[in-house]
Amino acid sequence: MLTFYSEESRLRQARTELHDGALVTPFECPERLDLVLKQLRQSGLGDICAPKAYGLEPVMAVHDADYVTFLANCWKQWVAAGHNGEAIPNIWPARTMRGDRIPRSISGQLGYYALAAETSISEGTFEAAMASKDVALGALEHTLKTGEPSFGLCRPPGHHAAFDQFGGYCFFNNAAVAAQRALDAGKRRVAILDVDFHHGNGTQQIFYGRDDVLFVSLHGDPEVTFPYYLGYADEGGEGKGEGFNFNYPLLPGTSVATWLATLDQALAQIKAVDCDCLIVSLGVDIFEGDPISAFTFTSADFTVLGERLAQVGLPSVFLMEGGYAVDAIGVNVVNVLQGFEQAREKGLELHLNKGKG
Ligand code: OKP
Ligand code: ZN
Repeated sequence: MLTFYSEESRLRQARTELHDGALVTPFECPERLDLVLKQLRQSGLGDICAPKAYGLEPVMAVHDADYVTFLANCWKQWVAAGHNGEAIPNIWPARTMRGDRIPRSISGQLGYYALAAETSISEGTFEAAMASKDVALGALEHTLKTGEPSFGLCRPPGHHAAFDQFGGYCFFNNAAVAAQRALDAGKRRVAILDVDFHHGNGTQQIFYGRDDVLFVSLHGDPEVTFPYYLGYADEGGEGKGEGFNFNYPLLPGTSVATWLATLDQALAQIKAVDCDCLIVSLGVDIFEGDPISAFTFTSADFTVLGERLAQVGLPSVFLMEGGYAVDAIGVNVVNVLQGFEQAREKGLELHLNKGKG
């Protein structure tokens, strides 16, 4: 399986995350890339290549143009305004205020375009976000061309980024950018399966009114887990999109057996809808040792996850979402991809033998 990866993903080197009431070194850090790359190289899974630059057009196909302009200019404007630290919002158009004004001040704009406060904007953040969506698009292009699966080692992640909002470590929604690209290349419907511990609120929001992207997510129950305000089981899509959104919230501490049984339901939903390809928002923060999450996967369980995903039988693109700096994230990612490859090869073999017999 080919991996796509960009050195430019390292350009985001934020120093501050608002966590538990303190500014800490961000959990979403460049070292995550090293941990995954090291295991990928040792695994012999396949080559690692750099994507080409796809520019802004595929981003604009799912994000607001003014939001993209804001991200492109934010750091410069923040510095020009004389601020010392990194750009962090501290006020929003909350429910009791006006939501229809985009203030001129960069501080006002930050709150308008943010959905959470943990994620700072720093020098190089926009450039890294550009690289990350290029990684997703490179992986998608390879899979569309060959039918072979691919892995996009995206960083920063994307699934919390909405049409015109950043947050939860995400700026551009890599999975949404890739899904839209697949449609624009002639695919009729794309399935996005999000297995990250956190609900992919951004992906859901972008496609909520549409029937050409099926969004299915297993995640920590938003009653008690970030992002709190989206990801409930009764969110089924709206208008044309009704029946094309499925949320499976699970309580913190949920056993792997329950998680996998829920996955089987999710996969049945995907198989019940006619889709041309599968994009997996691959967060490995469902690992028992993840520092900010609360599911209970062991490294071996990730192999099982990969095997089950192969049963869907669609051309598949894996895109990195969460999974934080513990050594095991490399092994966990590789286990999913190898489990997928092995099950897929076995499936192909069976298929061939059936043809012969
Ligand atoms: C990004 B991705 C934990 C609070 C959660 C933000 C989490 C962003 C997760 N104390 N803060 O989905 O892995
Ligand atoms: Zn996550």
